[in-house]
Amino acid sequence: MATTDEWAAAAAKEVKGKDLTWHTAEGIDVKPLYTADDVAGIDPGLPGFAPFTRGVRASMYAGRPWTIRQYAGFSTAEASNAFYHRNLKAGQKGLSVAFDLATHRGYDSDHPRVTGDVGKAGVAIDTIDDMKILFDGIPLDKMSVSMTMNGAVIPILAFFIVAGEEQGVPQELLDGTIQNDILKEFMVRNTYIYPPEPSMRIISDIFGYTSRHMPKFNSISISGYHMQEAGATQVQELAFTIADGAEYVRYGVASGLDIDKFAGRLSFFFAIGMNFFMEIAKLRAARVLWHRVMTNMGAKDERSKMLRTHCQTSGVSLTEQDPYNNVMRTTIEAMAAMLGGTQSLHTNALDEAIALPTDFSARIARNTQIVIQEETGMTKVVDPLGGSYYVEALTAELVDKAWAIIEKVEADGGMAKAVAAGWPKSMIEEAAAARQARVDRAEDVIVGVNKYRLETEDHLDTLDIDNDMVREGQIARIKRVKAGRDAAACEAALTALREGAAQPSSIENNLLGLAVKAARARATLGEISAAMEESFGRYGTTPTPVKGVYGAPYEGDPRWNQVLSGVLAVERRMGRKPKIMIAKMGQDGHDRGANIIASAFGDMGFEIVSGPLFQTPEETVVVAIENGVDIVGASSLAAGHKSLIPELIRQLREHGRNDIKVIAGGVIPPQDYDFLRNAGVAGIYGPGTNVVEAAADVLRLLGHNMPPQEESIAAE
Ligand code: MLC
Ligand code: 5AD
Repeated sequence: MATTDEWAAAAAKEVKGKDLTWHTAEGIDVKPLYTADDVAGIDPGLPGFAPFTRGVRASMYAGRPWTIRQYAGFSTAEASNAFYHRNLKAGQKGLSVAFDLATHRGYDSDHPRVTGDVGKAGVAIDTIDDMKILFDGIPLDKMSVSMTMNGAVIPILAFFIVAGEEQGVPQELLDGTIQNDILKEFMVRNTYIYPPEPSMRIISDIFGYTSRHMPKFNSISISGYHMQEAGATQVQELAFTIADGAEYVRYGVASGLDIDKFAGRLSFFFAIGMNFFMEIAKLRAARVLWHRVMTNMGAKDERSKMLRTHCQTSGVSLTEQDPYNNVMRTTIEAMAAMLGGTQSLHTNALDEAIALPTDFSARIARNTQIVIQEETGMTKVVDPLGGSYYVEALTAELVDKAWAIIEKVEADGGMAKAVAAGWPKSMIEEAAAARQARVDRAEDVIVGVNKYRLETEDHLDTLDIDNDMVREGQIARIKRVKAGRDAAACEAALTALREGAAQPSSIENNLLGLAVKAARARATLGEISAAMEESFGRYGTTPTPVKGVYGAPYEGDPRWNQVLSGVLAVERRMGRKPKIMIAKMGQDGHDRGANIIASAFGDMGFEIVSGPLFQTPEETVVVAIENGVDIVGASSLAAGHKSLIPELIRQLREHGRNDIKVIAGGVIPPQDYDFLRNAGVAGIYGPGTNVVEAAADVLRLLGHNMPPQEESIAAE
């Protein structure tokens, strides 16, 4: 038998001494070979037993496969309901509702701030009537329903409970999950409504209510998904998610709940990206970490310590270019999720990078899971990678690396304080900027984007939603509901909620309990949200871009230097740095792209004005003019671009400021490019844009004679 030393010598000879260690973004040095030496002292135990490294169930998928749960929602409750019925008939097993951004942020569809958002990124829900239509013909005692809601979580859960009630299903029988994870909203997802403290009260009120009345319902889905989407490394995602979980448990206990009465219904949610073995190890490590944290926090019941999770394949790993490659990417990610032992899974559609799924793309996404479950035999053996030297060693390393961050969070007083201090967010944004630089420099390969790019892309039909029609329909229904209700009873229920929010939490003042009464009385989502807002206020933030991370690896790069000189030339001509405002309009809080552009352009010498989130076009114009910017870059990822950006241009013209150029970036389907150009947009930068080249383009817009990339570098 050969020794590992002999192997090392043989390998070194083959590659002529080249170092084969892979230094990952997590700071893990992955070796080219793992052996029994790497797992000495590691015992992953057995599935169904603590610490659940190998899975939470003894029989795992051999007994019951994971739930095929596709996240979906768009347009009206009727349209989404019909889509759910079609999907369930075709093999989907559980529901997962995507709400539009107006709903997320607690606004009824008739609110002036949300004209561009109604029905766009999810389904519009204003009243209990909408919720009943959404689940029409879907028995809520049999079908488990997940709802991704964090900001307007009180009215949405109240509507769900009352929809069940009016369907004849008592709340005790309701099966499902509410996302209800506000800490990551403040960190990365941005669909909060209230400031952190009252938001945390809402969560413990929901824990209290569901632990008393809804024993089958998962009261939270503690989410790392959005952290990875925002750029977090797997270690960061793991650590901050587990630390968030610990914080929620602490708040629940502080509100007077017995830990074992509610902890068994906490659930988790992770992203599964393209680093295949890292993702498998991450899910295994997550279970080990949660078991450790909950043991330390005094949980006794094994179910309290058992991490059950949903997973979604990574949206950000998918590309607009050559989109059929996304089918392969999603398949690989789905396999990592199942080999990691997920309980439930969403597989993304191939058109993810530019639009919501069509029936066609949704079918392929769903069938990806069905094929794995029903054709491959992969479900027949529990944790088939258990005992793999690499996977076990990587699992242990992820546990240690994440634990170090968790200890830092705990030393800072827990995740709520860390989030308020802002360092987890900055850490994630630095990782995002570093990743973008690696992609732009083609060090991290993305097939069809920075390597093997097609000369011409085929047209792909995508879903388009007639937002005005949805909005008009919603407004009509709100009017009908308001006209048909007992106004005095509704007002009394809202007053009770208003007063409950002003008092400290108690069983009588439980916000969900009070909102259920308001929902029965036909109060709208906006009214229920506003009743709490009176005491809690509304929270807002302005991004602060990180510095130096994007630019660092470009030091000495000829094209980079050319862009820096371009910026300096413009600066000399104007007598000041060129100024660009990065604007986020509407209720779209996806700020990864905006933050990366702000950081990278800042590193290239532009002066950056970061607009606050959730602005109207009017507000954006005021900020742009007051700050004397040359360019407004509107970042749009939630399909509001066709209404918000033309409105922005119209208002700039009205102020006589046609000189301020408007560019657009984000999730914009190519078929909308002409529309935007005709509206006056000077440049459009979709997914897969190289940021340095985008800056070169902006310099051209500012009148600088910037040579194209290849030509200029060749001439060096
Ligand atoms: C499971 N069961 C078994 C078994 N496996 N019983 C016997 N033998 C086995 N092998 C039992 C379970 O104990 C449970 O019963 C029941 O079967 C269902 O299984 P589950 O494992 O609990 O699955 P599920 O019901 O699907 O729940 C999964 C979950 C849940 C716990 C992770 O929280 C969930 O569905 N989450 C989905 C979250 C989601 O869709 N999020 C979308 C986010 S999109 P019992 O009685 O024990 O309950 C997003 C994007 C964005 O956020 O930003 O907008
Ligand atoms: N329908 C389907 N998928 C959606 N996503 C977001 N909104 C919807 C929707 N309405 C998916 C995308 C995104 C992730 C957050 O969820 O994949 O990456």
